Amino acid sequence: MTHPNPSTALARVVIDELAHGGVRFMAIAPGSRSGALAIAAAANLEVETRVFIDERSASFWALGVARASGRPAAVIATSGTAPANFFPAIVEADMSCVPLVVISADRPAELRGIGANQTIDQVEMFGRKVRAYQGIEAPGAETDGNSSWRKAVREVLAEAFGRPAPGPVHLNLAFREPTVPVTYDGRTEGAVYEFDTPRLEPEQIAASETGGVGLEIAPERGLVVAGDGEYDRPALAEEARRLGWPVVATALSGMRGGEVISSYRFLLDGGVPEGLSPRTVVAVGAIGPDPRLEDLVAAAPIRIRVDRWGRHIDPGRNATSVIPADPVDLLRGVSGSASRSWVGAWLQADAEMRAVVVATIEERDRMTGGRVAHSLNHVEWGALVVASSLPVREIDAHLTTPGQVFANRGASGIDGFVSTALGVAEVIPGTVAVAGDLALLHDSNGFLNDGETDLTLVVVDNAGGGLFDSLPQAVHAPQFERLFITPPRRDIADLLRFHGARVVLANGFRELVDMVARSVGRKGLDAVVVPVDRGYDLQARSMTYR
Ligand SMILES: Cc1ncc(C[n+]2csc(CCOP(=O)(O)OP(=O)(O)O)c2C)c(N)n1
Repeated sequence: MTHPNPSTALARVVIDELAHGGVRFMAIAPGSRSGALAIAAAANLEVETRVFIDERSASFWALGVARASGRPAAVIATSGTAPANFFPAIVEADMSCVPLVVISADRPAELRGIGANQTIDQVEMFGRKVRAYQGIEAPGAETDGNSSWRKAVREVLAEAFGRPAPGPVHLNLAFREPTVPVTYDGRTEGAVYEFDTPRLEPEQIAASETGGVGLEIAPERGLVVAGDGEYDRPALAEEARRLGWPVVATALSGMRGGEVISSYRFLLDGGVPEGLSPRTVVAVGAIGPDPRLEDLVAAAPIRIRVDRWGRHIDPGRNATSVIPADPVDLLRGVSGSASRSWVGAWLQADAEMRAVVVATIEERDRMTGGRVAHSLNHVEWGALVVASSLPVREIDAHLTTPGQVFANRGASGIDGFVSTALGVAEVIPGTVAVAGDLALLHDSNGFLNDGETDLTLVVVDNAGGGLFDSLPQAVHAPQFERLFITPPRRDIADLLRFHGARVVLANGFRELVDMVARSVGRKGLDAVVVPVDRGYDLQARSMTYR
């Protein structure tokens, strides 16, 4: 099949090769230079597209899709400042190892560096934050580019899927006009691209396996802290059970609801309780956001950090070993088991503490962020997406039921939240997102897209950044409210209605549970706004967040 012009050929080949390599979802932001890519993506039957006004939102949506599906997702934008808006999502994808393919359209070489409109230097513009970069020059009609274009796409995709860690990759593609599928666009006369553009023979991307771990670990008083990362959750739980080791599970591990320890924020507040001091801690992946878990690691004489993606995670700089390996393999290498009373003591302490925490929460007569988090134990949901700041901490403190939990905690930004949640909801039915009012406002542009959205959004509206109430600025900063809390003074419900949400206000716990239960899995965008008094909420967080 020939193509009406070279730009259309390049765009079709790139989109086809991405689809061939497993990319199913593409976010598109409008632009002329990227027009051929948008048209090719929308026409490709293997690809689902969603169009966003704002490139930052588009890239966070693709990030959410990729995070929830474990497969690369792509985002496409025109030249100039447009792709610069990808940068926050790239930073997050880099740090949390999400396979994100960012695609920028560029001007051809002859238009660069001479002051041509909307032209910036896009070559390797994301520097070392992407795993791989490939630039493709604007093709002419006379040379067959098919195999070199397909190889370039394959190379970046291999790095997006890459071992040891997936991550973001950048394709910068230059196009000459016409960028619509005609030979003459009314402005520029092109030439028909006469070459066929078949797929090449498939090549396997070899996944290198992690080798043996080779560390001697004694089973007595061992403990696993399960964090965010790549590992087989049931297999890890099984190995811990065999060893008689407690599993301290962060909400982001997705292991809540099993026989795990979850009340550490309260249990460890005054240090590690008598009788619960571990000898060996194996910390799996990223174990935030609660720094008390770092204190738990620090309390053990043997401190092992393990991450399948090979991330060097050791914020306390106290690890006795940092191992790039499969955590399950590491545990399999430990023989024997701890005495049964060891895990029993941890489970009992956790159960007692949890009972106290739940009773305290349920006795309150006003809403708090903690009660919002606790309400999600009373509702069935498909996935939770939680915003940085207090929501991720409250969910970590109060979630006790099973399910996948997502958060952009690689770089802990409050940006891109709405779009990330929409991306997760694209992949997982019954997604519930929990945000503070500022995180919502930061990315309300994410609602400006052309897709159907089935999402329940819970907004903890405490009129600004409540986290700062727990930080030293609250005591020491002049103009604290203005400079740190940044009260938005906007009606959140109005904003959400403007974006087509069905909005309800929840002032009580039962009301909130009922409203969320009613909206989960329902078509469309449902929003439950929970007004929370900052002062009361701060008091309720009787142990401060660090
Ligand atoms: C992109 C970005 N900008 C600024 C910050 C710093 N920051 C951390 S928490 C926070 C306040 C968030 O407020 P809100 O979303 O309402 O949540 P709350 O603190 O009330 O839970 C800010 C501005 C950040 N993490 N990311």
